[in-house]
Amino acid sequence: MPPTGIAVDVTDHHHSHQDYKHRFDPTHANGNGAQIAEDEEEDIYREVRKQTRYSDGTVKLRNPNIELMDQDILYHLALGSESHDLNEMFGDVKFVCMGGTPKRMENFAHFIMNEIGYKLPAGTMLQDISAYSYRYSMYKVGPVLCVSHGMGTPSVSILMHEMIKLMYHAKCQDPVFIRIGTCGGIGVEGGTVIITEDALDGQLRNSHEFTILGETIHRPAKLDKKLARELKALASPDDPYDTIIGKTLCTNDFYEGQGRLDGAFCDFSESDKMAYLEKLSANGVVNIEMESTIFAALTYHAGIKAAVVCVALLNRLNGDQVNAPKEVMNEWQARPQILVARYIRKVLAQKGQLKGIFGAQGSIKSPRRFKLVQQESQAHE
Ligand code: R2B
Ligand code: URA
Repeated sequence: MPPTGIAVDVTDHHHSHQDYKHRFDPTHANGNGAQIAEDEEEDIYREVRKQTRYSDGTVKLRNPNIELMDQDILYHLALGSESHDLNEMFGDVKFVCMGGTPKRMENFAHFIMNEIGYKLPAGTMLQDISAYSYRYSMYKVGPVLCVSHGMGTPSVSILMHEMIKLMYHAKCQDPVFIRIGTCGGIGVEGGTVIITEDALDGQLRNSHEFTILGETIHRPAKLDKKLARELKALASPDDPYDTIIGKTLCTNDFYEGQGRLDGAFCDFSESDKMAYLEKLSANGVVNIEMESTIFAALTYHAGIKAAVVCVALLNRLNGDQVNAPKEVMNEWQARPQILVARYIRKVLAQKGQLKGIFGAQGSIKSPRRFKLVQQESQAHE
């Protein structure tokens, strides 16, 4: 059984390790255990919130060093607290959407712009704000920040530190972070959308292991369960694919680390691999990817509501190679984006901030007249 009651370094240092061990230990749950566990989780969220939010909901850092510094350079984003007016640039951000590749996040930025009816000022276009970092890409579409995070937990870790500090410098209020990714499914077909319930590390622990000053610590890799359920509820019966919730295994490698037989090395047999995948499945794992534990651990530690939504590129019970045709894969990769767009639209609509239908079509009042004007102009070229 995976030790879901991982208990270390979860909130402040005023509480003893034992205290949190008890509070996270699911074994003391009895008849109405699920309710007790949820109530305790709420208590913990409240405690984390005290340390990670100012009274107006803006992000408070759990690092006293930052406010003592003359300037804070967010090196990998090519931004700085004194070189840029971060509040002016990013203060209205409500949703931070992250995904592996720069191109996918650029596509998402254009997609979400249309979905929320956001209009760019006339004559302007989306710019990669972090272009000069040559590391990550970042696009801002009104309240939505779209950022690429690269592959694997170290890359995500660096980005998360800087994104959380960016939220602090910009004075963003209660931002929500969502990872939009790809994964290998276990017992689910390619194209299935998977919302992570819990992120597990390679040893099936619901935590991320950090080595800090030579010491090993674990932080819970917890995601917001309510947000996961809210996202799941936005799946439509008309979607021509399944959207499910389950546990996600996060590995440090794509090949041997995910039990693939097709890496440059492989010292196990096909039956070893299948036994491992079956064991994962028996533990409720429905997909494998490479970023969820660090993403969950750092958002949780920062008191940030977060979710992971991935699309399966293959069913690992059937093979290892990712070989779906490009067009099919592109269509699959749009699926988590569609779900996240529904969520963002829903939240904005609740706040009365969703632009009307004309907004959603950009600045074109009449497509017919627009065409005529274009044709007229071309005639004079
Ligand atoms: C999914 O896909 C990538 C590996 O191909 C990795 O970033 C992940 O989590
Ligand atoms: N990403 C992964 O990490 N694993 C897969 O099998 C597919 C995508």
